Amino acid sequence: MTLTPDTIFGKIIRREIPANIVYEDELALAFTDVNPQAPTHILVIPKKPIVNLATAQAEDQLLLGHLLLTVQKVAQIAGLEQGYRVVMNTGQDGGQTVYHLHIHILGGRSLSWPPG
Ligand code: DGP
Repeated sequence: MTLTPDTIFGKIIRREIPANIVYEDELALAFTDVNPQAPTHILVIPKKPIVNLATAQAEDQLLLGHLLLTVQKVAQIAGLEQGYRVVMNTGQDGGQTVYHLHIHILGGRSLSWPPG
């Protein structure tokens, strides 16, 4: 069995370090990003420690769908009626720094495209 390494997000899930949690259910947690790149910058993560999208398994299908609908719910809670961007940095070239799957929700300003 491959053990998933613990990360800072595991510590947030276990309440070992503080976070500004904006939503939680049995499968997911959402909290504000410590280094916000937009007026609203929230991370949605599964409680299950999946490394990233590239390593997700077929058995994670329902969980991944749940995370996207959690993004929708959190965006509504955050009042992002004007729209928002959803980002999943995946692996080294994707700019991933925390190896626990997470979805960035960015909003509260007009976002440019393409990203750097
Ligand atoms: P990524 O580059 O996609 O792996 O983004 C990781 C994000 O996690 C980054 O935007 C900063 C955020 N982050 C890192 N450590 C912490 C932390 O301890 N608390 C919170 N709230 N966010 C963190």
